[in-house]
Amino acid sequence: MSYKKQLQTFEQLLDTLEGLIDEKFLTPGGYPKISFAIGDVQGCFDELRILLDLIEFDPDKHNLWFAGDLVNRGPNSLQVLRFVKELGDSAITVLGNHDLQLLAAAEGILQPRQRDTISGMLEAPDIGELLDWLRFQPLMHYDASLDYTMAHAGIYPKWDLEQAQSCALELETVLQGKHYRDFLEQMTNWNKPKKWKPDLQGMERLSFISNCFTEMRYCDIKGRIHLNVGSKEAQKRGFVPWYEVPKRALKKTPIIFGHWASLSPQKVKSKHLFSLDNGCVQGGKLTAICLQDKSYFNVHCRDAKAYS
Ligand SMILES: [Mn+2]
Repeated sequence: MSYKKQLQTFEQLLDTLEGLIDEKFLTPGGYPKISFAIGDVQGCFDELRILLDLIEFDPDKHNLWFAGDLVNRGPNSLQVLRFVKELGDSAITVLGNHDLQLLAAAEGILQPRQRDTISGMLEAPDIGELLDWLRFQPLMHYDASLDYTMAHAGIYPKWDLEQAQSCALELETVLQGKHYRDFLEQMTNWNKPKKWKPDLQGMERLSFISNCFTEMRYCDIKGRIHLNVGSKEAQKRGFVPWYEVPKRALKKTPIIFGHWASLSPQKVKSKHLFSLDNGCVQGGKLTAICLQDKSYFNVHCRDAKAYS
């Protein structure tokens, strides 16, 4: 076969492949659906609306991925919950620590702390259905066609995709089951255990899974998680961010996460990690990334003083 002929065949092959790949991303209307992932909203509804205007959000053309912590500390958590719930299939959200704390506060288990803005929400007439909806959201999301995964705090460094998915499912089953209150009641035992063992049982197992998906930041190099540790102490004790634990299992799958406001996207030196919490509620920015072209969009906090 001549070189020209080979090139032609190759080009035809590419066209066919492109057609096949594109088809997966088409909406029923026939155009490609674009996905945007958004960092911790924490009740910053005005900033969310401005961000969505910036990306010209259209639920028929776009999907939104929320990295968890939709609520608390900010001024409009109720509006955020109502809005994301109303988006239906156009939005995916994973549970964060503040979301779980809201569920616990609604059950009278946790007393809101001084900076929390949860109490007022509990009086809303539709709070029951909003909380039921929230309780049924996953701890982790994986999209096979885009090959992206998302969890609020991150993915425990010793878990591969399959292990992480099965652990998420275990806790989701409990949260969505009859005895979810029992879990919420006991989840205040946040710090134990530190290390994963496949044979962990009962509350120790659920607590570990919950901590990994919603609370984790620093680990030691053996993969034990250390919660409530600031950056200075972490440095002194030789801890590393969870994604720098040696031999991390899920290296090649891109991970979207939030929860770590001081960790701007630029600080994470890996093309497979997207740290989206830019601390909007603390006076920083609300950040979105387009998953298809990796472009970033930011909206500054409108009134940090009012939020803190
Ligand atoms: Mn968080």
